[in-house]
Amino acid sequence: MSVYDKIRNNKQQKVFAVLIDPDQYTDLQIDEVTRNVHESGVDLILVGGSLLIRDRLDQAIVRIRKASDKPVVLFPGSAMQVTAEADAILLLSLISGRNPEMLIGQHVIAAPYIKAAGLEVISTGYMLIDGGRPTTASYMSNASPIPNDKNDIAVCTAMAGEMLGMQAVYLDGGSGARHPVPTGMVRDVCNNIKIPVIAGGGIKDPETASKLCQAGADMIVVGNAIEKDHHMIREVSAAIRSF
Ligand code: 1GP
Repeated sequence: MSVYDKIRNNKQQKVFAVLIDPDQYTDLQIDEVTRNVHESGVDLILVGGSLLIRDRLDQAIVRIRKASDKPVVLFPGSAMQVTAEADAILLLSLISGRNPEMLIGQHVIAAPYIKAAGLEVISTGYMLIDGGRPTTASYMSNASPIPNDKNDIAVCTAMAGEMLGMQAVYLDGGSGARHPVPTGMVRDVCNNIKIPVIAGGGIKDPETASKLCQAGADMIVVGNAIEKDHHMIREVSAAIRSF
């Protein structure tokens, strides 16, 4: 089954993904975190970040693969984050912003490398939503996030992404967001498009994951919180599994 089929098949089951930012971990921590998330019933492991300052993406994925057989999906902050070690790539176009580099520029640079790597490509409309404070993603993308009470802007943006042929939209408060994406916004977006909706940023507890699933999100992404509390990850996983 392709990674996209897994995400799309949410009628049977929601998808739980964790984000491992290689910059945040030593090699031994990557082994430990991967073992923990694997045992917690995660479906996908995303790897990447808005800014990677250590050149060890390949090495990190090789280590992750030794500790888990879950699919590894690139979550790239730039064209430099492409490697054949992964299974798939969320090809993110920042449709909430108006920065041409993030909409298409980086993609032009990365396209031949993605093709040569033979990665499964999942064209994803990436929408940054104001999470209550500036994040690395909002700063690096040089684009304003959508205000978190402007559901109509989020809905129209997601609809445009779907009409342009994107395979999924990702509503992200940014890593370390103070507030997760509002459930009402996720609900409104889900009611207006048919492609899968991914929600992430600032999710730290099972209740939030549960509410986002209830609102219609097909896939939940947890990053920062995975290293802090392994029990909590199991609880988040169980909450997502209950749908
Ligand atoms: C960031 O959505 C991901 O792009 C994960 O965010 O690190 O806040 O969980 P957190």
